[in-house]
Amino acid sequence: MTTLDEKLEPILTQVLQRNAGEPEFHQAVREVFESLGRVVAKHPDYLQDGLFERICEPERQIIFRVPWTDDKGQVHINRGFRVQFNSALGPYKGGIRFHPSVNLGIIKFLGFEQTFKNALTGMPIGGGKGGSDFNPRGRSDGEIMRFCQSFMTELHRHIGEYTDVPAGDIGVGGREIGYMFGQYKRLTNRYEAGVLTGKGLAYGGSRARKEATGYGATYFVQHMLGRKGTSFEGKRTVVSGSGNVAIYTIEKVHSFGGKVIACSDSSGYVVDEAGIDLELLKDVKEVRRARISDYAKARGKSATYVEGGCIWDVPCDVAMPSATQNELTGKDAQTLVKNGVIAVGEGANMPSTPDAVRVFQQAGVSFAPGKAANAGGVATSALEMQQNASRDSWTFDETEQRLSDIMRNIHDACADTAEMYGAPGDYVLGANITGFVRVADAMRALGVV
Ligand code: NDP
Ligand code: 2IT
Repeated sequence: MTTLDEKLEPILTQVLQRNAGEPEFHQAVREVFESLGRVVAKHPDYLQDGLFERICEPERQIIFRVPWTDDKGQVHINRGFRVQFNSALGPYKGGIRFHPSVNLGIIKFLGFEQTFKNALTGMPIGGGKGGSDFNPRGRSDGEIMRFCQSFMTELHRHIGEYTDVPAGDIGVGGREIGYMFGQYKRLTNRYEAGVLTGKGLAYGGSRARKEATGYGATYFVQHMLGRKGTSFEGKRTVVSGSGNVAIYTIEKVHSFGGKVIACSDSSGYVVDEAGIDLELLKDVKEVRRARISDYAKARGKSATYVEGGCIWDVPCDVAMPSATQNELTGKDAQTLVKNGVIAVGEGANMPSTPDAVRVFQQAGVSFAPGKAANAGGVATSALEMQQNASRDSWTFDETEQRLSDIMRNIHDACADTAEMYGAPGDYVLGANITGFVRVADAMRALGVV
């Protein structure tokens, strides 16, 4: 168990006070600070020049009005955000989330996490995040397009291939990126492919970007299982969510010989003892944009749908939370441990509560934090930027090979750092220290900025 270093405590207290009412941001900062006591003990110079205070303060925060008109002619007003957190390592980089729960604190927690995640990839990208409290559920294509256009009408002034490069996140996939890219191009009169990632293959997207987060998380867990002398072969796996990250996690787990027996959406979960039928899941979620209950209906006998239930009640060997923050509590973690879980890999950002992480670590469960395990998505976004900059386009296999190498490097860096700091097997500590040191060293080299 890690506790807060006494020199970091007053800095954290100040961060919490200055950012009142933002519990997710507090949680993310506290978790990183709890890992950094060992760094400060070894290298007290990191405490100089307000480095910790600066690293917790976004470089820029933009909040804007997003007016749009629905199909009936009624006007709606949403709030748009872009938090440009840290550009020491490269242009701000991070997704855009459309979900009714979005507020400034959530975007700040995501931007903070993104900064260290992006550093872990080893690629030249800073950290940022954006979004809106817009709820895309049940909206027509035309409404989605008009919302995206209005959102980009303000956002375009703040982004650019050398400034800030957004991508997708919850509620934002290829369709939304297309509408936003179209509006950016129209407003700027520039075909600046590198301004957004997650684009369609027809207009500058990268092969394997859509698959990258889920595939990458699965590669990470595969390496973690490898260190335990085992693999996915025959492992019962539960993946929460049924969106972009979940779908391609399921695809990769199956290709590694594991069996995903449950997935979910915000209404409930489905258990399919025959293994999730991926073609059906893609049809339900990617094509029809329907509910997970429709999967169960279409699948027939092997699948059971549980409305409103908790997916972590389903016994499994491997758990991969891939929906949203704080979806897996301490109590859920206890249930998973009791049912014999051996590894947990976070596809989502901060899906496990601090209590849950403690339960896993104390029980000796291998635990991969989101900022390491789900970094394959943003890493492949950086590969998309490389392809755009060189006006090139790589094959799927070549791109996936690079993704796979990056995930192995991230895994090894986290594992080696944890060992070096006297906490072998602690991937949380390893990820936080590795990410922090890379960002902090670049910031120090750039002066007091
Ligand atoms: P999608 O919008 O494609 O899917 C999200 C899934 O999670 C849906 O099944 C959704 O259910 C469920 N979900 C969302 N919010 C909630 C909630 N409040 N409670 C319960 N279920 C919820 O998003 P992604 O798959 O892209 O993102 C999933 C997670 O992965 C997020 O934490 C995101 O930040 C993270 N991530 C995404 C990356 C990417 O490349 N897309 C990269 C790295 C991390 P419903 O449809 O009912 O809302
Ligand atoms: O959380 C994340 O890493 C993402 N949503 C992907 C960000 C990106 O720029 O590809």
